[in-house]
Formats: sequence, C-alpha cells, structure tokens
Amino acid sequence: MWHLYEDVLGDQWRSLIYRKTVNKLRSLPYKVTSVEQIREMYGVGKSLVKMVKEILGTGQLQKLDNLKAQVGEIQVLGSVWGIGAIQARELYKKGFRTVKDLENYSSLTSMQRMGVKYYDDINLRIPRDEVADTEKFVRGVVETLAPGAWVNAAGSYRRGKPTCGDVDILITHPDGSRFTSLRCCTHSSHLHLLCSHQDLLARLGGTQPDMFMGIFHFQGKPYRRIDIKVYPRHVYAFALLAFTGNDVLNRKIRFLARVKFGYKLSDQGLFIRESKKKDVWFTESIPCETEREIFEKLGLDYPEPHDRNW
Ligand code: DCP
Ligand code: MG
Ligand code: MN
Repeated sequence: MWHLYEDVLGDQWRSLIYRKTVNKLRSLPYKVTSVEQIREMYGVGKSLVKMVKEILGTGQLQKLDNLKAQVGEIQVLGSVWGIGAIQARELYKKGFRTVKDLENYSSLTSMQRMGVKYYDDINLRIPRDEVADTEKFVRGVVETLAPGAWVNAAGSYRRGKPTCGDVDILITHPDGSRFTSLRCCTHSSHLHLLCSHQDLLARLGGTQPDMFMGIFHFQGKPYRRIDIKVYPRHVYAFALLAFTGNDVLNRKIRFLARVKFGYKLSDQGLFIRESKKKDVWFTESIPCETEREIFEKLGLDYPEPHDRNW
C-alpha cells in the first residue's frame, strides 16, 4: 500500500525500499508485537523502528495518513484536462492543493485553463443520446467540407456504454483525393467556424493537424470534452479498432500481436517485424479493410464492440 503512495509522489527509491521491507515483514512466520523482533533485521533502520513502534502503540501511522491525503490531492490535480501525473506533482510542490487554487495561475496552457474552468462539467458523464446528437452535428459540418465523408463516434459510445466520459469521433473519406479537404476540418480556423455557428467551443490540443482535442458547449448542455481524429481510408480499420478500445483490449491484442506473430499493431496498421543482424525495421502494413480482418490476421474471433468492455 505504502509504496503505491510513494510511487505517486515520485519517490521511486523509497517506494522500492518500502516494498522490499514490507514484503520481508509480511513473510515473517509470526506477527510483529514488539520492535525488538525486527530491530536487528537487515534493512530495518531507525525510522522504520519508529514507525512500527507508532503502529503498535496507536494502531495507526500519522505519516501514512498524511501521505494518503497528499496523494489524494495530487491525483485530483492530475485529473484536470491537460495536466499529467508529473506536472500534478510539481504543482503540488509549488503549493497548489485544489483545482480552485489553479484558477488564477497564469502559467497553465490554454488547454489546462479550460480544464480548470470547466472541471466540474467535464467530470459529468455524458448520456449516449447526447453523444449521438454530437456525432450527427459533426457529421453535418464535415459533410459541408467533404461530402461523402465517414463520421463515426467511437470510444465508450461505440462499445455501447449508457454514459460516456467524452465524445470520440473518427473521420475518414472513402475517396482518398478528398482527404486533404477533410483534414482541414480539424484546423482551428474551421473549428472557429463551428464555434461561432453552433456554440462549439474548442481549442487545438495535439500538434498533429489531423487530431483535435477540445471542449464544446452544445444545446445548453454542460461543457463536454471531445476528441476528433482524421485518418486516411486505408488505415481506418486500425484507427477504429484503436479508438474504440477499450484501452485494456488494445494493450492485450498489441501484446499478443507482438509475442505471437512479431507484429506491431497500432492505430496506423499491422506491421511485420523484420531484422537483419542488429537492424530491426517494420514492413508496410498488412492491408485490412475492416476490424474483422484485423482480428482474423491475429487468429482471434471477432468481438462485437459491446464485447470490448474488458
Ligand atoms: N485509448 C488507449 N489507451 C489510452 C487512452 C485511450 O488505447 N491510454 C483508446 C482506447 C479508448 C479510446 O482510445 O477506448 C478512447 O479513449 P477515451 O479516453 O475517450 O476512453 P473511452 O472512450 O473508452 O472511455 P470514456 O467513456 O471514459 O471516454
Ligand atoms: Mg471516450
Ligand atoms: Mn477520448
């Protein structure tokens, strides 16, 4: 337990020591009832003796309680959109304790500022009907930019969840020559167009032009998170699989692809690993038009999206 807290705090050295010592204490054939029983053990230092004494005396450990509270606060900071675990820790060190504390902090990125501003809204679950409405809306906008484009909500929505954490939308065009105009739809100027028309409020997140991460406000509903990705048709099946998830399934099939076949599976394709002496490279992707074909290539039965909630 304890080492997990130290992990969050980023103290890996202590984390390791605690893990080792706790394992050792656990494996003792008797229950520790006095510090004399452990004082002479290898690796048991003064501070540990003191802690064990406190536990034996009071039944609790102040330091652990403090640590728990600290870790809770860091995790909340890290749950703000755009703030990762490492930065959450840094912010904590700077003295920030709550999301409200971040409201007037000028060094946040625009993404993080929005994450703070709409923190409560973003944490609300989105009913799937609303995801469907958003999908329809985006489809309408994309249709004006590139008629005939495919626009599909993926993520937890596609897996049939009754409520979703965000809206994930995947876009392609069956006609490759329309792809350029399609990519434009994730450029901020076009999204501004969306904003002014339909109250869709968004900011460019990723550096790639074919990905958009934003926050929108639609039909008076709470502010919501949206991820939009655009892929060329020939990698669409791989992208759809990756963007549908869930993340556990992705990790499992990528692992299986690697150890069983030496393949590298990603949202971009299924690549065969080649090597000559020390050089390793990957071939062009094995072509797959549909998700079903990808599962076939991996020797797996096709799971319907609603069976992908691992
Ligand atoms: N994904 C992944 N690994 C990650 C994050 C995401 O493989 N670390 C993939 C699988 C997810 C998909 O992207 O299903 C969409 O990511 P989301 O974070 O939007 O997760 P979900 O849509 O599955 O759930 P939620 O309802 O919380 O949005
Ligand atoms: Mg999602
Ligand atoms: Mn998402």
